[in-house]
Amino acid sequence: MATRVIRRAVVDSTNEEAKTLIAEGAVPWTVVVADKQVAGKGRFGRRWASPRGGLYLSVILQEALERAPLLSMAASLAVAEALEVWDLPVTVKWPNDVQVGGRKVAGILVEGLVGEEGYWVVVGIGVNSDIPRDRLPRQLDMPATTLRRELGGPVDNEELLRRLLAALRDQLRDFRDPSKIVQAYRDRCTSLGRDVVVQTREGVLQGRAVTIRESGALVLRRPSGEEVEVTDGTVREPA
Ligand code: BT5
Repeated sequence: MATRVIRRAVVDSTNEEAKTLIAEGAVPWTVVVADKQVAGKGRFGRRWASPRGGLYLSVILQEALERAPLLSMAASLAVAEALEVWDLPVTVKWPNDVQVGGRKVAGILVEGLVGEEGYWVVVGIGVNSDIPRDRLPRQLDMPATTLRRELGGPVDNEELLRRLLAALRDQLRDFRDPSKIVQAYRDRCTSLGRDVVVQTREGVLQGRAVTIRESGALVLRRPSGEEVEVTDGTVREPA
């Protein structure tokens, strides 16, 4: 399927725009891009600061929601690849962050919905690209950065979008066999091999991050030696 890019100036959230487009009959690989979001969404009802200059997009795909964690990994890898031209220290942090020098530069939010023609997912990607660092909120619960700050100059969002979509298509080429995506993700992931605290919907878990399963779950080895699988959460350094 060809990629079709739909442009918007200001939206609440490109993920919400994408859901409207699905209801209106959009086909897979329709992509909606906005200059600015006024109600950009993170996970667990959190906000995504989306000032002008950032890259905000949602890619519509026809996939089952069980594949959301894999899509999130594939999208993180695609962002990381798209940033490779700049030779920055790019890593991924489970399950949905892309970081430069340990600071969050992009986040992914995959949402699913059931339409008349089956399962749809919206892969939302926000990149702090051409944003001066002082345009991001001061109070974020994780260290953050922008490409403009890291590079010390302007960033061409059109070029970045083109590279990002090409890298995403590339990642999803072998989507039936997730092993390649998961291995590439493990290789880039800073969370593995470290003692972490994971905040989940059910509470806080502490342990050594051992591996990431093909389902996308993070395996934590608890101090007792017991291993537990975490499907979604926020990884933090232990206090
Ligand atoms: C995410 O959530 O990282 C998912 C972000 C997805 C944004 C894209 S933009 C296009 C599409 N349309 C949408 O409405 N959303 C998607 P999470 O892991 O929950 O991280 C959210 C947390 O990151 C917040 O609670 C803040 O602490 C922090 N944060 C908010 N805005 C940020 C920013 N611009 N850069 C870095 N950190 C940020």
